[in-house]
Amino acid sequence: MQPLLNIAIRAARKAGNVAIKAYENPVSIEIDSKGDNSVVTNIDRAAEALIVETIKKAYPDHTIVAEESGIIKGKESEIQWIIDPIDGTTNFIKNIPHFAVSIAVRVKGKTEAAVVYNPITNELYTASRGHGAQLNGYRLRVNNSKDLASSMLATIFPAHNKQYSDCYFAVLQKLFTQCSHFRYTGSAALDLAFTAAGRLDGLFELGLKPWDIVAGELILREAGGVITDFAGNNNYMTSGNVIAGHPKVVKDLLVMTQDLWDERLKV
Ligand code: 2AM
Ligand code: CA
Repeated sequence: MQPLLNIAIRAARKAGNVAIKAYENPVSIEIDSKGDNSVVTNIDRAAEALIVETIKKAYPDHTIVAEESGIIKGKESEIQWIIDPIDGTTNFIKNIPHFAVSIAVRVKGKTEAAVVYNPITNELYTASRGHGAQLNGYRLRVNNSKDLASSMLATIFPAHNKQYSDCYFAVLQKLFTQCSHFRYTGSAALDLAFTAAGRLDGLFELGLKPWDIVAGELILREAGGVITDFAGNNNYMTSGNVIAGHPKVVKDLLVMTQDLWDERLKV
């Protein structure tokens, strides 16, 4: 699967270069609001177009699912590229250097190759299924944390799912008393990659989209981490509700939060 990964890396670097140029010249960034109460910029669109062009040049028949363009059907429907040109758009707009290009390739529903790339720090997280995860070529492992009490967790407030604020903040309050530190970084893809790198011990996030999750998921799994939905099952790609991290941390998080989640968030 190395050829797929190589194209994913090439596409991520090209998109990253577009983001860097705009980051250094913020007046070039034009902001639009999307229908779902979130924002997009001309740079998200330009970076995505470059990624699509790079994939199409190498694999004209593959199918592409991209955050800003939707589904671009190819003759080959069993190979799908899942793209988020900028994960952490709000950080990007605020000139906060914490955002990433996220690209994953799925073959018959299995993620085979993944890239999460922060162009500002030049940190390239990669994974190929069965071949481990790397950061700039160095092998990654999740932090071998002993218990929740010493762990640092990441989360994202449910800004697009405010109807779940009560149970979300009940969970946050409980975990706040049980863990050591929290971080709110503003990029789900980088939260997963940071967890793979042992910088974070785990995370819980509500209402994510597949392109926020897929690439970081493979990187995390290949680094020895696990990812589940809020019930401990595998429906996180459809629900968008994710608990992830070191296996022991995930187990603790599931046990501690089971009775707090709204039942609708557990399906
Ligand atoms: P984005 O930057 O690609 O939109 C914090 O904002 C995190 O939540 C980011 O990973 C962001 O991805 C994601 N996010 C933002 N708006 C979202 C929405 N409407 N639904 C799901 N995830 C969203
Ligand atoms: Ca995005």
